Amino acid sequence: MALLNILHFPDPRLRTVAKAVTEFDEELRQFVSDMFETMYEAPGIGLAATQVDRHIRLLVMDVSEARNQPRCLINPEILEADGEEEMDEGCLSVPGFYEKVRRAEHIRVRAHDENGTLNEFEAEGIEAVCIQHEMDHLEGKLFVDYLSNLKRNRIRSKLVKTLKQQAS
Ligand code: K1U
Ligand code: ZN
Repeated sequence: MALLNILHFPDPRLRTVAKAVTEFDEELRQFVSDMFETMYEAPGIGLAATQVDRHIRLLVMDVSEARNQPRCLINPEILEADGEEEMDEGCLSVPGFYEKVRRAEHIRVRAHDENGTLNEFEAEGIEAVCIQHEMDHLEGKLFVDYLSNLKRNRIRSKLVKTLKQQAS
């Protein structure tokens, strides 16, 4: 088990578009285990491989209060989306900032798990929001991209300043 380093906005590596997973082997399952460890330790309700500088279409999540419902989605696809809802979102790659983002309310998702099994399921509420947020990461997109240029630039400046302070 290993804790992975989470990239922070505005790191350009967060803009990489991830490639499909083709091999469901032991190395992949070890990486999934490290992703869960990193997400729980952060703590977060989701984590995309992009955030730890692995550019494959894989995300982990657990939106349960008891933190006992881990779910791994590999090569996820949104088959159907309907309704709209606005929710406060945070991001482990944008630490300390929470902003409202509008997303689809209900989604139907198809994804493989870490063993290669293909599953289809429906999600709503925070689960649907989290899946959409994490799938955006796999496209190199961040929740700050939904904000005004002014808000996004303010967040960027504050995070760059914090990074410089930590480095000095
Ligand atoms: O960085 C990430 O992608 C994880 C992010 C996921 C997310 C949060 C809120 C809305 C949509 C997606 C987080 O987990 S930020 C931390 C957070 O929200 C949280 C952490 C612990 C307990 C409860 C929430
Ligand atoms: Zn995020």
